[in-house]
Amino acid sequence: MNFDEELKRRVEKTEEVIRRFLPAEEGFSGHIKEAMNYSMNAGGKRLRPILMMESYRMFGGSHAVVEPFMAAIEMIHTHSLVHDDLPAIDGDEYRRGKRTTHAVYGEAMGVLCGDGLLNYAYETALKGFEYPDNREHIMLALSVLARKTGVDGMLGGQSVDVENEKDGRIKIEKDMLDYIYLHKTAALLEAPLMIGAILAGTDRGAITCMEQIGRKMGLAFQIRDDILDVTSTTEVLGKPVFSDEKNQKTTYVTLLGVEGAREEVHRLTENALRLLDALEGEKAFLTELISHLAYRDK
Ligand code: GRG
Repeated sequence: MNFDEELKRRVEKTEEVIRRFLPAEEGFSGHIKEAMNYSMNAGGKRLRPILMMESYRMFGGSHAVVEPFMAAIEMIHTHSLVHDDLPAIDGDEYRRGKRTTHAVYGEAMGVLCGDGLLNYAYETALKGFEYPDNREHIMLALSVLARKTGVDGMLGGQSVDVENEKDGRIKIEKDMLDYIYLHKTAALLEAPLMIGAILAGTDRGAITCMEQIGRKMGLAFQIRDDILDVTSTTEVLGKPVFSDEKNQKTTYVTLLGVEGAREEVHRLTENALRLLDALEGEKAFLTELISHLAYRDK
């Protein structure tokens, strides 16, 4: 398999799917819709919808019912980045080599655009009900999407992370850092792997296994992010480097050093691959993708 070509093909397919679900920039609220589309069209790896599609196909899914969910998870991911970049949180002006949404549209519109994307994600996922044969699967998929995004998922992790700053009220130990990473990052990688499996109608055991794979892969993904923050450049990452140091954040690099953090990424990735190996289905691309992410350079 030529991994780079296969990845490019999937990114193009995902962007075509996403485009079909974006709001038309019309009416008095045309400006916020323009900001939503600006952030959605700013690039990015499209990792979460690709994971969903791979999981769906791996368990034998072949219908368009997965498509509104693919667009929805990318909207939720984009919403989280738009809000993360706001002056009240990280105050970043650049992401993916482009100006952040609040930098272009102003802070108030940045807040509203993030809210708009989060709500539009559910409006979009609900379009799954246009496929009436899948009602039970769609309801379960929606509940996973909501739970993994909310206060016991991504939002919960982010809220503790906000306190993990120079003026933070708490001292971060490893168990709390793991809570942050498993929620703010891994939860949104667990969700697409689980939703793909759910929509394909697979059994509970396989869904739990996909959740575990997402958990290990997600933790490795965030630790790799910590490593890149101190080893990469702004040009390669498309966003500022040394931002954790600037914000005096505890990370895996501050706890274990770069080498220790690398070893942890390797260990978690091997665990994720072992779990995937035990499952049936076409998983060659997913296997390569998990390794690729663990050793990515941006
Ligand atoms: C759910 C209501 C609600 C709020 C969300 C702001 C926020 C709360 C969460 C932010 C969580 C966050 C920024 C996590 C970081 C995860 C991470 C490493 C993101 C980068 O993902 P990539 O590398 O990004 O896939 P691209 O740019 O490729 O899409």
